Amino acid sequence: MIDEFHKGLEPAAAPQDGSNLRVLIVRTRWNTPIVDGLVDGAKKAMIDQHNVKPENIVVESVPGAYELPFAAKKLLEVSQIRAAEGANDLMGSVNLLDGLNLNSPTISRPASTTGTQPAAASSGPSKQAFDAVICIGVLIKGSTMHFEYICDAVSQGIMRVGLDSGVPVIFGVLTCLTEEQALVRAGMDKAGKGHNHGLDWGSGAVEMALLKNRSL
Ligand code: DLZ
Repeated sequence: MIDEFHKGLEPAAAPQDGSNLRVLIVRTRWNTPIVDGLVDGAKKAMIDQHNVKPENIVVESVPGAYELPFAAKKLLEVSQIRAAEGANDLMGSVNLLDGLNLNSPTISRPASTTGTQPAAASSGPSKQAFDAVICIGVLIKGSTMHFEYICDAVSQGIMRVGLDSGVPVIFGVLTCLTEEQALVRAGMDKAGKGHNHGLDWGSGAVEMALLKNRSL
């Protein structure tokens, strides 16, 4: 019975075509080797299983997991403002410090790109705002209460960005008691019995982005 158990996410009943989607991955630089594996898994699922164009996946990094919600919110807003303004370069040169004029009146303008968005151009990165965000990080418990506070803040923060923005934000944060637990969940354990949860996060992002874009 246990052999038949599907590890990880059961595929959706219908194919999930991500060829017109644009996805932002925000990843941490803590626990980099494991996070790299998870990011690769998310990209692989989106590209190989859901036809997301590689040029429509943007990866930005932040120091640690605590920074993920802020970065997701800010980068999402930037992409929405630039898409609404018809900018050619939505995110290409933007990172958290560059390209943002925080005094610009446009920064606080509400996003206007909701609902179904235009199809991506046939070549080059799409000019549409992001349809989904995946926040990826690995938290490993230490000897203090730090872990508990960060886990709680990050999970609440990521949920809030999604509900406030109307854009799905996937919780791609492993909260592990040991490094070995994290390696198993990134499919990087020596025994090779683990499963890369990044694959599920990539598929989840596509499914939720299509749900967001579905017309009533
Ligand atoms: C400080 C810290 C610690 C102890 N552990 C982790 C971790 O396991 N994973 C992670 O992503 N970040 C960790 N951080 C950094 C915090 O997330 C954050 O970057 C700092 O507290 C600065 O806000």
